[in-house]
Amino acid sequence: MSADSQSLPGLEAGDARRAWTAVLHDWVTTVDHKKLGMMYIGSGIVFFVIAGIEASVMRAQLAFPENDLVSPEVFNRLFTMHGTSMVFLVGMPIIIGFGNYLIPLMVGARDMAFPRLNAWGFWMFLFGGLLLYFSFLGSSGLYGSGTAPDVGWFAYVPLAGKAFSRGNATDYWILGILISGFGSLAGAINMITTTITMRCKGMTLGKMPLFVWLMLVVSFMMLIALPPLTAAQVMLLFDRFMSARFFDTNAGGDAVLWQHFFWFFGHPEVYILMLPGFAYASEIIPVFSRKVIFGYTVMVAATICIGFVSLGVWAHHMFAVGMARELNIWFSFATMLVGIPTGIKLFNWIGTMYGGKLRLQVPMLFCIGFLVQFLIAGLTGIMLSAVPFDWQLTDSYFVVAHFHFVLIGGLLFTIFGAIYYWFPKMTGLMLSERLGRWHFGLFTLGFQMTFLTMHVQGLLGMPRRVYTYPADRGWETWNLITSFGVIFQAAAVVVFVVAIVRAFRKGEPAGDDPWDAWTLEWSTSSPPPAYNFEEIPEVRSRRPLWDLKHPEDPDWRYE
Ligand code: HAS
Ligand code: CU
Repeated sequence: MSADSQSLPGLEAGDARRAWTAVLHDWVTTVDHKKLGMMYIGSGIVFFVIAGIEASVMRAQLAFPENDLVSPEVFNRLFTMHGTSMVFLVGMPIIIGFGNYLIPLMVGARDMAFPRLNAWGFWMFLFGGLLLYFSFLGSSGLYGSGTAPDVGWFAYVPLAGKAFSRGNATDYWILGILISGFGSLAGAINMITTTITMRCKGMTLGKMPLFVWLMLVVSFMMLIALPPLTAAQVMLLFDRFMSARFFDTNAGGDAVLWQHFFWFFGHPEVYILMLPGFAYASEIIPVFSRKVIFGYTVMVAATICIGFVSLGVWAHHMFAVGMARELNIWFSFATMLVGIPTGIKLFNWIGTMYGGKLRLQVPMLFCIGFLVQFLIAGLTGIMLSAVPFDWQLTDSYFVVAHFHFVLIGGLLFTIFGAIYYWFPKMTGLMLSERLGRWHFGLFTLGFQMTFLTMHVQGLLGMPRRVYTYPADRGWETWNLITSFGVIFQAAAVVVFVVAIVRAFRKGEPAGDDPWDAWTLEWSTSSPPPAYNFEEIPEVRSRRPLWDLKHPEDPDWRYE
């Protein structure tokens, strides 16, 4: 932190403006992993609110049959921008942000391995995101023929090819995501290098917090899965601008090839998003159960298994394109296989809670919500992995229900838990427990109303991505409940924002270690100094802070 911003409170009124410029300058030029981490998470939250508003407009349109609040064209843009933003501009920056903030602190390092690359990665992500949203200005007539993309978050060809998608809408999608993808790659390289080379003395791989282990696997998955997407996007640009024919079926190209490229990225991507959620749960659940994690080694092994297997399941998104029978069988089998290591994890979290002294504070509440909801989500996933079942329900609201249960019921719940858990470390201030409970209660209620009902709409045959529907299919009541749930979710998000603002205005000071936790980030001040630790720590067990706090009964005695 620069001298200017540190002396902020004592400034004269006339200096205020100069001080603001200094603070801004400080944040824009920073290479500190903690600030970058918070910038990632903060921008993720801003995009979350935007993408949430897009979703709310869609739900308002679908609340009643034959509604005409938005036109079909606008509806297409809404679901494209909503899905693209939630995956690339909300999920990705938030998980990279937490990784950035916590990995150096948890392994006892002073920063990431490549601080400047880290800053570059953040700005690439933000620039990509802004470029995607810049497309909206096109419809104002100011910037030529661009408008928000409308080809869906997976941009299937031929729809995304130049014959169907004229103007520049799809190009904004390609370039925005391509550029923000470079940012993610930089983040992945940095997290891997930091974890491998910068661990403090005594922290062997087997003593790393599970959070760090899971982020290591996630980073490798990013390195493997993102480049194929980038390659496919470059090929699509060639098709669109240079008359190449990679995906043009009229000229000997192959449209299914795009789907293979996309899902070779897309399926690992969903686990890239989910494993960090597992990482937060693996830190929070033990601390709030007052027990060590059950089956540490098995958890690591299961994570690596998920990483491997999830690279070989992508075509379960393509059962309906008419692949060879052998391929269907393989992809169905491999998909079911992922359920085993994932199930092991669920049992281990429950095993950790079993017999523990549960503290039902807000971070833990969100984790318990996650356990229940992720189980339901996983089981609908297994159902969809059965080819004949998928043929019936693919492209229906059942799939929409499945993936919102994983991504919201699983990932977003753990993200909220993580924010309540680590916010005190990041800011030195506690979030209100009372507002947190309201946030949790309202959000769970709204989430269930919206997404549990979607399973039924799917089973009743309602296809996804339709902008309206007739009144005689028995879908009306379900859709109304679905849309109604959004009001509760929105209320919960308002409570969340209020909780954050309130914490900054009159939050209780957190102290170094408000949860009586045992990983290294809690051994330094809140917020930590720029250099993280005055002295680089030395660890002897998986719970170094426990050892410090309980010299009479340190953890390493049992190893
Ligand atoms: Fe999924 C579609 C299958 C996990 C996200 N998924 C999606 C899409 C997204 C997504 C975003 O096979 C839609 C993309 C789009 O826009 O079209 N998914 C699975 C399976 C799992 C799974 C088997 N998905 C995730 C996670 C996600 C995610 C995690 C993000 C965070 N998913 C599919 C399939 C499709 C799909 C099809 C394509 C559908 C279509 O037609 O488009 C698994 O990883 C889940 C494992 C977890 C469990 C729960 C715990 C395990 C226990 C062990 C015992 C249970 C057993 C099963 C042995 C299974 C407790 C017994 C079986 C019974 C049915 C009772
Ligand atoms: Cu998948």
